[in-house]
Amino acid sequence: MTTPTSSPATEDVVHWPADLAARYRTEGYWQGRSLGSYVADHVAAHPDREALVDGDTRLSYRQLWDRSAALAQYLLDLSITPGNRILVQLPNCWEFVALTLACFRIGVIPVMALPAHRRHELTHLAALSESVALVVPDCDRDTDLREVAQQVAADVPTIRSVIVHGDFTSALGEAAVPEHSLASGLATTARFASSEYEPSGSDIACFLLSGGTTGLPKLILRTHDDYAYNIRACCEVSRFDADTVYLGTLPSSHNFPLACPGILGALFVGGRTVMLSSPAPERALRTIDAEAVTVAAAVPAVAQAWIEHQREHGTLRGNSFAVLQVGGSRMPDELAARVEPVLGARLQQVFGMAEGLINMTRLDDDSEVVVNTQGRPVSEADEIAIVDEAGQPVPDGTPGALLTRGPYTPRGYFRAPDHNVRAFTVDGWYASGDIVIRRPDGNLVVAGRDKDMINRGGEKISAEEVENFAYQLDGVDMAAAVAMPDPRLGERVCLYLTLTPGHRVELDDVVAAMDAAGVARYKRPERVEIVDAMPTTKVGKIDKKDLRERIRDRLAHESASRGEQS
Ligand code: OOB
Repeated sequence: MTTPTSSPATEDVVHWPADLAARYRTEGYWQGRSLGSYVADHVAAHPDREALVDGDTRLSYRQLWDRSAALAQYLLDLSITPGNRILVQLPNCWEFVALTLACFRIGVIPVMALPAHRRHELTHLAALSESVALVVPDCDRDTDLREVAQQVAADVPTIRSVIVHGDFTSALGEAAVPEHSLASGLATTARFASSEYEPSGSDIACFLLSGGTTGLPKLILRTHDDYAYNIRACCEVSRFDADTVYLGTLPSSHNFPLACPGILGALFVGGRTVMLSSPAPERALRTIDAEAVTVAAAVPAVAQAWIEHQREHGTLRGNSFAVLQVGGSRMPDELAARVEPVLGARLQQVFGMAEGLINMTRLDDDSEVVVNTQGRPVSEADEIAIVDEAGQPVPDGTPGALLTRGPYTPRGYFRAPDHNVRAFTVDGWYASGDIVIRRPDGNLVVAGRDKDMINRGGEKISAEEVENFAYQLDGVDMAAAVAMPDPRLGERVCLYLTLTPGHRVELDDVVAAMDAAGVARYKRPERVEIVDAMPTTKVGKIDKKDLRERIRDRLAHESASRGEQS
């Protein structure tokens, strides 16, 4: 059994080179402050101003701060102490914000799991981070997450407790570790002095998850210094200020809605966040009017749904809505062109990554730039290079692989030395796996990618992970998961298989295997194609480009013949 350490071991962490860290400090990118301290400024300056709205709950800066103090005390009372990691899996709700702030205030490190994650992902994340507690909602749709949490706790020896948000009354079957309730945590009286556990700028603030090109997500360690700068730089480019009303509808544990500038950005400038549990168009558009929302963030699929809904129903009547940020996956140019005419909000394209670098179009860019590009880095200290297969820079206008370094782009994943060798160059550049074109005006256009990942409406799925499940099935000889085009989500997972003679494997079999292993539903393949042999490249690898083209042509053909029939 591994003993939970109060802080991660130094060999698990890749630091910025000392000279560069010193430069980032002297030049003011890193301010040596905890994330909570930026919010504390607003608590002191205008305690009664509204900070957070979630349904009928409206919290002022002071009330949010007090609730985060109660939760911080609660964690301490459960012997969860500075440096400990806790796996947080909460839906969009004010408690998520209060808990995140609680962690930031006392140096407990939240691992930002996604609401869709299940036993398979949660077990991996808890084990890798050596989390000491899980924070889960009672259920998500038809899944009993209390039960899932206990299964995870049974498999991960460092976990000492499960903290439940929501219904806590019904009895649990078998409990591996004690259960506690977040609601009772909120009733705790804070006894710690604010300065007592105040983290330093170089302490770890949180772990974000990588989009994942390998089997399971990697952990991205963000320090208070670098994440605060991420937030401040995004706030500046997105012009967040005290009048900002931000609509939080994407899952809050994603970097985009959390910190680009997102919920934390709104708190950094004294603005207000309105939390919604889902981006369903009718409610989202009504909320934008009712709460006088000024800025919202969406993935392209959500933007498309809002545009279609608005065209059909004209739900949005007011004129508060100034900016719609769209990112997470490539927004088709035709869709981008419809945002402003239909929703009345300026489009801001955001091409970012949990690993750091954030690109944005600027609010005063020409429409041509806003519609046709994914913007440029938010910080003058961001370094980017676009290189060919030999690692040599390509000229502007030529597609190449994106490399980046900078004050908020960490130099390695947590506890992943083997993977770091592949994802980072010896000079510390992060290879994002995106193929981009830099235009002469400096804006980037995302033209493709050279990573084995499928981007399903902004949710990233590792092809290898899906393939690993296929290989567990009897009769599967070779498996290749590829993206198939989808008009709504951009991409979905198509699984190509070759079978050993005499076997049959269908989509349901693969899905059943993934369900049995407790895998998040969004990773399910949505089509299986059986082929006699896999196409191969010159070096003998499965030729996924060929497979992507095949499924694209086949879908086009199917849709054309459906058109002929109707
Ligand atoms: C965001 O972060 P992640 O970590 O979930 O995914 C990063 C990857 C990028 O490397 C790229 O492949 C893709 O998602 N991506 C885009 C994109 N934004 C992200 N591809 C094309 N166009 C875009 N606008 O997805 C993320 C993090 C912070 C802000 C925004 C998005």
